Amino acid sequence: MNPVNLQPVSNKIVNSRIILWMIGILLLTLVVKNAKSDETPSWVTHHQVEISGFAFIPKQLRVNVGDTIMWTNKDIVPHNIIDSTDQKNISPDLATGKTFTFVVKNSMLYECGLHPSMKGKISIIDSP
Ligand SMILES: [Cu+2]
Repeated sequence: MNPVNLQPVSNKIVNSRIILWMIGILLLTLVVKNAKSDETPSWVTHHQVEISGFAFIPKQLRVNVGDTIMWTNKDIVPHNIIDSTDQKNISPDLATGKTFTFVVKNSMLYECGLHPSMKGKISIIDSP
């Protein structure tokens, strides 16, 4: 057997190992890049509440901590959102067409500070 003939075979093995490494690094780069490009994690749900006819629609939402809620005022008068428990403002006054978005941290009863008969409720899923 001529030892010179072995050289191309071992080169092929080395080359295929290098190619596998390069594919592996490329895939890893793509995975990391995709993970970084998402601004919000995939488990976050964006909920919408319409303020219309002097009511929050839907009146009750069941959400996960970290979900977002966006209120949109579709009435011709301003509304806002305050915490029913401590009466503190959650949103500023929202003129017609304005939106307000916030990230849910806990369950909450809320109302409109300008029209206290308008009430809403946010419950956390799997929480009493
Ligand atoms: Cu109101």
